[in-house]
Amino acid sequence: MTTAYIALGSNLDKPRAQLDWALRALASLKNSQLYQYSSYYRSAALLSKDNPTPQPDYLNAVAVLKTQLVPLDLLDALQALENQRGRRRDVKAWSARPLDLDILLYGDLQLDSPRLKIPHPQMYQRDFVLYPLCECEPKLILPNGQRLADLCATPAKQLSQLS
Ligand code: ROI
Repeated sequence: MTTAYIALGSNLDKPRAQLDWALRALASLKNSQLYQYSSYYRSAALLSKDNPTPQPDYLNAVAVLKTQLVPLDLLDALQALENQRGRRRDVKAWSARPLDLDILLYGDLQLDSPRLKIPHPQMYQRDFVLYPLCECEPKLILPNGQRLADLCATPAKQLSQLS
């Protein structure tokens, strides 16, 4: 079994219910065990400079999965779950979405393929990923050598942890 960290995000169609659904779906993913998950965190949408159209706030969380699925099979499984929630793939990147499931880390694998990059290239800059990850794995040393706890030492700005 390999430990994979999955980022969950939603800002459309009842985000809390979307994340609840996604965690139940991850818990029944084949050849995998849902080991742990964080609280939910609310934050304003991070927008791209190319597409600064305002979006609803996001809810985010992180799940820890022990899995026998190889990375591309795990990606296929996560995208199938996104599709089940009506995720559209014909819209611009960085658009609002009912459900986003990203592989952050997969064991200590480093992968740079057109379809999948691990570690997730933007994870280091995103408080809405780092803080829920730190809740699950406070002693984690990130692949770039940084201590996760150091990155999360001060209260996150503009990120609220929900009960
Ligand atoms: N902004 C926040 N706050 N949370 C997200 O999960 C998120 N996901 C995205 C973009 C559009 C980058 N903005 C986000 O894909």
